[in-house]
Amino acid sequence: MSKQEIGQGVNRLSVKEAIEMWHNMPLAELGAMAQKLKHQKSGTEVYYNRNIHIEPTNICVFRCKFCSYRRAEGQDGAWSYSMDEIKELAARYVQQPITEVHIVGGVDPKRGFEFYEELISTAQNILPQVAIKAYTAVELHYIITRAELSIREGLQRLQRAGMRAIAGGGAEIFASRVRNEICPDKCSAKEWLEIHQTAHQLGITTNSTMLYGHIETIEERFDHLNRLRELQDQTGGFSAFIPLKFRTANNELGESISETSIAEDMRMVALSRLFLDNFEHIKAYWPMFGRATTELALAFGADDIDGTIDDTTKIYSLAGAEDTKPKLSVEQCRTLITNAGYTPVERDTFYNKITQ
Ligand code: V47
Ligand code: SF4
Repeated sequence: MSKQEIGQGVNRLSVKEAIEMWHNMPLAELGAMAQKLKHQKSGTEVYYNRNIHIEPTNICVFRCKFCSYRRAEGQDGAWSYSMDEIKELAARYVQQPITEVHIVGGVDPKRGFEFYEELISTAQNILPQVAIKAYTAVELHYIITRAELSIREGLQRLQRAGMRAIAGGGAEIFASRVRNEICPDKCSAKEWLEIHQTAHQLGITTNSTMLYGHIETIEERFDHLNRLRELQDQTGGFSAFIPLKFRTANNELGESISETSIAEDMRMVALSRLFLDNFEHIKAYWPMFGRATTELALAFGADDIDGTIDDTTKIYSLAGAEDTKPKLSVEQCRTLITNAGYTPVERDTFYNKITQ
């Protein structure tokens, strides 16, 4: 296939071709191809948003080996916010022009479906102007099946409470060989994909991720991307793909593994852009990559950096990410993007441009 044809939809990359490019194509050439495709989709624009996270708890029934965040109940460092504490947190932003609240946390078995439902409606009542992007498929699968609801019924109830989008986490690597090793007890690849497929049918937009750089093979990475691309062909419901670099601090899996190099990260960003030809947005998630690597990722096909965050997430700082208190001002988001030679554009959760 000629380099001009890649990403045009007609001659999309096969898994075999992508693996071949992974191993043999010089990084600069991959970057140039990925950037060209990004330009066709969004020109010189790169997106950021004004958002906060709510991480209601880090108590979790699961024991993913890559997680630096999970605690058992009563363990040092465990937290579990009451609804009043969540109200207080949301109320701090009433006067601020944030457009998104991202809610992701551990899966505390003491909290039932109704808690999750109330959390969404509470945040939405306090911050009526924001879009709530809530929970990963892992949390959703657990609370919905435990409440003996069908996936559809569960998602519909949460949608009625105000859930407009679903976070992309929990996908990790779909191959069962890897899942059985790093996160054996949480929802399967099939269940993750079913939650997202059903959400798309209900008009709930979702994100997607891949946790790379641990025990998975390159073949397993492209198998993962291929399953996402197939579902996107069917539904068109994913708004972004986020490659998540495995950070090794303070977790069991990280004891025996070194982090991927920045060159490998750029190869991953570029090939995600080229392989996922039916995805509009590839997000270089700055709290996980760090600011410098995020700037660089914009030269390899990424078109989104995520948001201002305001020091409301702990998942990545606990795993060794550079920013221990992740927070960017709007000016800093814009500078990060202009440093890479792009035009900063504020977006909402659905990639509508915000002009003010
Ligand atoms: O599923 C956990 C990842 C995810 C580590 O939708 C780690 O915009 C790297 O849902 N090193 C949860 N990654 C976070 C999530 C998310 C993140 C960013 C953007 C969006 C979005 C959603 O965090 C987990 C897992 O894949 N994670 N531990 C770690 N040590
Ligand atoms: Fe629990 Fe999520 Fe950590 Fe896994 S990654 S142990 S599901 S908090």
